Amino acid sequence: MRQLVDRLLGAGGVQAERLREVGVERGDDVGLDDLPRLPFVTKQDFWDSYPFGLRAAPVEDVVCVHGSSGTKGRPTLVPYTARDLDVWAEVMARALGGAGVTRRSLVHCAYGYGLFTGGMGVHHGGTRLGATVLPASSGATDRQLRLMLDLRPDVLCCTPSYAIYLGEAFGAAGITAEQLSLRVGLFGAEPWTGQMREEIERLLGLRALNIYGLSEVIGPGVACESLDSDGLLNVAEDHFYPEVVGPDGEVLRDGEPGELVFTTLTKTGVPLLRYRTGDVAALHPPGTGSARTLRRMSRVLGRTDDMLVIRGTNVFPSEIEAVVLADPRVAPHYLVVEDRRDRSRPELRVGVEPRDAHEDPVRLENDLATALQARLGIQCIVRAVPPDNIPRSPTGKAQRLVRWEHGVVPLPGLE
Ligand code: DLL
Repeated sequence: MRQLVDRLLGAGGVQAERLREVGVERGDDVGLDDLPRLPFVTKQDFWDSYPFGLRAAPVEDVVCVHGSSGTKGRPTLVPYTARDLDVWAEVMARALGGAGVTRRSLVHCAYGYGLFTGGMGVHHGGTRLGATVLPASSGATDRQLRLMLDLRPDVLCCTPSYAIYLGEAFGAAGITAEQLSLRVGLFGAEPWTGQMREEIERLLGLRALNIYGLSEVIGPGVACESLDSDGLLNVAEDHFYPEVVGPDGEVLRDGEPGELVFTTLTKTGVPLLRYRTGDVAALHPPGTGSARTLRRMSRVLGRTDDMLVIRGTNVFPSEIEAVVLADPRVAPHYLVVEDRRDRSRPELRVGVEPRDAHEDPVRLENDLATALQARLGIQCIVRAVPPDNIPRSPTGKAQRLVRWEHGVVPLPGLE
């Protein structure tokens, strides 16, 4: 931490300025206990200093750039040094190892390779571990199925929505989970719930684990479930020191959900002191009696910024998902439309797809509306649309939430 503070002060820029404002002139001035009084850094700071203003290493030390395309503004770009790639490979190898991946494993990596960190992150970790990585990347589903049948990978890495997409494609081709060779999968990069986990495990016949990360911090591998972590994600806290804070930036206790904040202790390209992720989760101590000594985090419960306020009630889209996908009549595809055409009376509209085309749509709609009312405390408009009408995500992250402010309805049938 002291070295990190020295690196930031030496580099100048917004993080150094803010440290000086609170009287920190050198690393020796602080310890981990001082963190709560040190300044935050946010995604806005990445945008304000676009493209590389937060870089702290000399340009000759930068070896690659990753980032996210970003829906709400400019892309977020992150330069990495060779040392950063080393840290990334280490935490990803650790994540894969915790999932039972070995040097004999074949890892089918169907995360996108590119600016997005998913593909390259798994790749670095898999090769560090000594497994064989197949860089399938995302898309071209027919080729993915062919490769999986011919090469018989034991490990699959992709987004959870793409895992479902692949599973359904296998089903449509008459191939059952028993015919596949998969044992375990690391799925992340987007929110998913227990219901989706069950669906993926059923469709693909594997153990589905949750992997979390963000490009600003390193990419995938910031935290990951292991076979023995009880549904919590082991945080690589020797590299990414976690805190959870409330709306006013106050540090919350273990178990209390709030905004995740990371301090990158070892990063050199873009080192971050107290980066506010916007992701809502809770921290937990290491498991009792476990050989693992790292703190753990819950799955991501929502975002501080996609929290919807519907007629005064705060709603996280993940809560809607939990209700909708708990109903066995519903296929794992849905779309939440935040209808703000009448600003004074926003409505939540939820489009679902029945698994069975003969399902009584009115009964399904009414049952789901009742269940959503019980869980969220607000009335939602639920519409069952015919199978295959909800947009699938053949690559990348599923879009499950759209805002409707004017113009035509985002999903026909949802009026
Ligand atoms: O999504 C890194 C990643 C790649 C993680 C592959 C896991 C697997 P970004 O594109 O920068 O990086 O997006 C980061 O995605 O702040 C979360 O909001 C969300 N996210 C990532 N993993 C999870 C997860 C990659 N397991 C943003 N559950 C983060 C829920 C997730 N949300």
